[in-house]
Amino acid sequence: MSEQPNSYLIDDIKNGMLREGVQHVSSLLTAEDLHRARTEVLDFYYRELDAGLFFTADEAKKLDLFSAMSSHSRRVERSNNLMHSSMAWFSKSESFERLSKVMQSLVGPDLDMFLARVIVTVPLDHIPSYIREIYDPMKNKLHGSINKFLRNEILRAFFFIHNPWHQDWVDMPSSDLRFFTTLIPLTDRLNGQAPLYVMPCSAAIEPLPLPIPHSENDVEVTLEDGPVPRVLEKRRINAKAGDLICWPARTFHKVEPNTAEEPAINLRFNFSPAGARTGLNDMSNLVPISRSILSRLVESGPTDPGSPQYVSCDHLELKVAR
Ligand SMILES: O=C(O)CCC(=O)C(=O)O
Ligand SMILES: [Fe+2]
Repeated sequence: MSEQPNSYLIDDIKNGMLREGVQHVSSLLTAEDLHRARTEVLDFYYRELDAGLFFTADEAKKLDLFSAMSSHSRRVERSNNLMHSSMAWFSKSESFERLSKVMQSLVGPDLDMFLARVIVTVPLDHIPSYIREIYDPMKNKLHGSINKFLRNEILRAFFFIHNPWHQDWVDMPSSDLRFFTTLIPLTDRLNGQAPLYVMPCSAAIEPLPLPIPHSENDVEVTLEDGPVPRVLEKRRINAKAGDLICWPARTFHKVEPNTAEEPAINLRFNFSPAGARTGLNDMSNLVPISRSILSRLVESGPTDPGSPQYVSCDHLELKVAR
């Protein structure tokens, strides 16, 4: 079992994040947590696959799923969300404690977590051809979310065919952009396993609407949204199961289709400083992770057994006695 991220590693993560606006940390999860989480999500996935993961083309037509304007949008309700139900153990795990430590080093001691989900990039072979045709080619597509084609009425995770270049502010358009996305692959992301790409040093680029006008080759992406093209490095992240990848709200990234046989599975959590505007509608999704000494004093007073528990004040005037 590997140790807590030590201060040397934390310094590397901080400096690397400042330099590039993205970090890849090897083996964050404990072997036990990785095994348990991966087994649970794979069991869930193959149960759904056996029951028929997607509507047939005829069913989809009847439900009007082909129209971009289709009102058949699918939400993952909190009570059904794997991360808030059968996998809620993860947020109490040693691995989550490590994740929190890394985030505290990047955000500060007043830390909230406000989004927890399982993301599955489905193997192309498991996706009916009528769906593949809608989302191909990836370029110029708004997104690659295929939740609306899922047969099961109860959504527990988020399903993708791919994910074109984007910044994660699109998930939280009403936020003040002060958040990190953290992604923990539970399956390797090598070869054809839903290749993950980032544009290092893109963390300060203004929020760009989708689809992102661009051209790209193996090593560079050129943003073509304005009169002056901007050229950025394009880098594949070859992540292994149990690694951590994190980036702030504006760092560009994309996920290519999964040509492997197994689903590509990730845990995804968003973190922000306490008091940030997260853009959440349902505040029950906001989980306090840690608090500074100042916050704890202001919220609950001194904790020394000898100190009076609670000092009340029945007027709003501050009187200073000398
Ligand atoms: O599937 C992935 O690896 C990343 C998905 C993504 O872009 C996201 O969670 O924001
Ligand atoms: Fe994203």
